[in-house]
Amino acid sequence: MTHALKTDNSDGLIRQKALWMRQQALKMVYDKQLGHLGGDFSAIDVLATLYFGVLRFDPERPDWADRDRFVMSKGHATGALYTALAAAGYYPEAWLDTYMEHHSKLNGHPNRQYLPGVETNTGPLGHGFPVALGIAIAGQMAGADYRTYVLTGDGEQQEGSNWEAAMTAGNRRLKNLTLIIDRNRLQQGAPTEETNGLDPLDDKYRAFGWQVVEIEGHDYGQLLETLGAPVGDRQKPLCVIANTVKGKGVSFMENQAKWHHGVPNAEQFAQAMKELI
Ligand SMILES: Cc1ncc(C[n+]2csc(CCOP(=O)(O)OP(=O)(O)O)c2C)c(N)n1
Ligand SMILES: [Mg+2]
Repeated sequence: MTHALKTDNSDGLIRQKALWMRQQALKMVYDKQLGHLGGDFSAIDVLATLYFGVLRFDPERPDWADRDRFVMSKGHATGALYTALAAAGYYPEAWLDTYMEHHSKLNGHPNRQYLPGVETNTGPLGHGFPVALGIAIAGQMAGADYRTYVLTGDGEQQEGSNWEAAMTAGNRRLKNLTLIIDRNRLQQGAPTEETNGLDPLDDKYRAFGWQVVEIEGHDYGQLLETLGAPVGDRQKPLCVIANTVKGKGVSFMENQAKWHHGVPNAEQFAQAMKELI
């Protein structure tokens, strides 16, 4: 089965998948008492939109040469990635129950040797974007029509390797490359702007030769329109600054730095599940 694309009911489908992903990520992290729910929840609407409204892929052929590529550069957000790949049909949903167990294919960070659908191993911040750049350059050189999407955290943007990738993409006019920045304004223990400020992030990317669009990162209409837009006449790589809320969907996790890698107790788990409807 080849998944493609925006249909009339895609908004409803994306919403339904995103809800399921949030519920499953919460269960995984609660069961194993390990994970990064804050960053999972800020990214899940982006991933649900990509896998159920934008990307061209076939879960039965993970190495299909013409597939669009998605690189999860913020590799700590495995609750978002693993649930998206299960929902997309790359492996059985039951695999999610093995998250973080010994010999599981679902490690704390994604490993492409074990898990179909993972384009490259990530976890060390600042690593995925340069790899996505290479994938996009290869596509450009081969004259292939696949598109490459990469999602980084905003704290992750403080890593210098991103800026080397940004400069090269701009110079090469890599119109087949879309960078999405999960702009939740929090990193591990503090706001980004109090740590190593990024603003004005849009001007920085424009100066590096990118087209920049800023959107509401939990609005499926805006996500679909921006990420699904055909490359068309665009002459530059596209940077999408997705304004998000860390912990989105669970009231007591939203915008709280401690929920970067906080894990719920039984009472919090029950409360969070009640809110995810
Ligand atoms: C090179 C590197 N340094 C430190 C870490 C530990 N670490 C994991 S997540 C994180 C914060 C990331 O913040 P951000 O990119 O904003 O992610 P999000 O808010 O989306 O979770 C840190 C410091 C890491 N994975 N890699
Ligand atoms: Mg962040």
